[in-house]
Amino acid sequence: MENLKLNNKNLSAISERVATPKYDRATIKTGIVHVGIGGFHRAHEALYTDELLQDESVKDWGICGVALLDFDTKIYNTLKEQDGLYTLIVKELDGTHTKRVIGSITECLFAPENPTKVIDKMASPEVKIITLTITEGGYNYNEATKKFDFTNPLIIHDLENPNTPKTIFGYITQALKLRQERGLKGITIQSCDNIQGNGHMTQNMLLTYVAKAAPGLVDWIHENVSFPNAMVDRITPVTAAEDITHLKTTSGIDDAWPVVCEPFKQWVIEDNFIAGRPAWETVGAQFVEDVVPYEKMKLSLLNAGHSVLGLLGALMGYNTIDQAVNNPNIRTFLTHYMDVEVTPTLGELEGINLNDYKQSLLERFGNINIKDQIDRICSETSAKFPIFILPTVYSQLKNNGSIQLAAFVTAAWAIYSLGTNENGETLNIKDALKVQLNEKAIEAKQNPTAFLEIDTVFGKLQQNKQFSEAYVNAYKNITNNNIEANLIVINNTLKNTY
Ligand code: CS2
Repeated sequence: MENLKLNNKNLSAISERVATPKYDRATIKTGIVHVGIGGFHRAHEALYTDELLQDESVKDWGICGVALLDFDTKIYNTLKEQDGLYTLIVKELDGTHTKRVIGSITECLFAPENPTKVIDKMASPEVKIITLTITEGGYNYNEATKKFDFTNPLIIHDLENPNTPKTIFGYITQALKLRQERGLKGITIQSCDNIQGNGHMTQNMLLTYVAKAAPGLVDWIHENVSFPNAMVDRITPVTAAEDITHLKTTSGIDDAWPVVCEPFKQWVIEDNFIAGRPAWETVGAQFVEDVVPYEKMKLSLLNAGHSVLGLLGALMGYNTIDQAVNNPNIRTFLTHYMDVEVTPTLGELEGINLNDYKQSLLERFGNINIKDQIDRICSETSAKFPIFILPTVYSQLKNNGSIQLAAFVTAAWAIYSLGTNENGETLNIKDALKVQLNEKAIEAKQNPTAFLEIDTVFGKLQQNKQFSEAYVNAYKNITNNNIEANLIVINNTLKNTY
């Protein structure tokens, strides 16, 4: 089979091999500007939108994908080369692959190359929604101060150079100023990141920035911009070289950056779109009044579960999440964590059976076909921990509930931050705070609480006696023994207690 490069020209030939867009991409208008065209966006919103566009009457919701950072050069160049097309490969539970070419990203822009074009696009009348996947750390929120971080050099740059911004706040502010000047009315800014109240967070951070950068815009934003909260879900590992080769050898498609993901997907969104929205509910999204409980459930069970598996698994020498969760001691520990520490904080969730949800997570984590990388899960833990794990801790402390297991995971993270696993192998740590984490981890060898002094992560928690004692205790136990021996003891103690 001859290999076909993925692009518009070859699309009809490719359609003989895998599913391709049935709609005429050239006739689709751009209604959405999306910032952050990584794997998750392409496995999630872009897929939902592609499914929607299969309905020939839908013409207004093409996506303009924006690569915001220099770091995004590669994905931008790839999508540009491929006319925005890419293959989505769903790794099914039975090991088969369902492949299809996604066409909903109809335009692509590279912000560092041409900031004005991005601002103009966001300010264009046909654009009704700006969606974001800018990662948990991208919201410039400081956990210690609970405020927008004006000391960030990029924010300082944006305040001084409003026409050539570098951060999302600088871009959106300029675009909204233009919309105000042009007399354009509403627009929705929709976060698709894993943050509790992601819409509220976007709104608060943006308004704080705007109050300084363009005070005359604050009232206009209150009247003209909506910020729906949403819960997003689909496990999307980093594409591996084998995925690219496999697609070539099995389907003859030469795609430089396909996306791989699990079969499950979920999107629960607050119906708060000031300028209209795509009918995503026709392709599986759920629109609800209040998404907060769903977000809380997902962040504190799925995402926190990932971090638990990632940190413990990394120390024990595992490379993928399925390896970690398929170790019975880790799996039992995770089950206890979810049952004993998280579940009491969640309350009743209409239409959701929490036991089934937790069971389904164990199955999703255990999917041996998707090989989700522990390196991916542990990357940027300093931004994830305060969102995924600590809210549960605060809630449990308030209600005199158990925090032992979260303290154990925190201690594991402190030891992980030393940079070596229990087999003496070097860990591949990727974190904006890597240097600080490592310094504190080294101090912690003499004085374990030093690690809790990382303000931007632990905020006031470092002063909580109950938590720090449980953490120090766990730290000593792990260093005296090893992770697995401790898991066995903990699991035995908890057996039959609830
Ligand atoms: C993961 C998420 O980044 C992480 O640590 O927990 O990327 C997770 O895979 C997604 O949120 C699943 O929806």
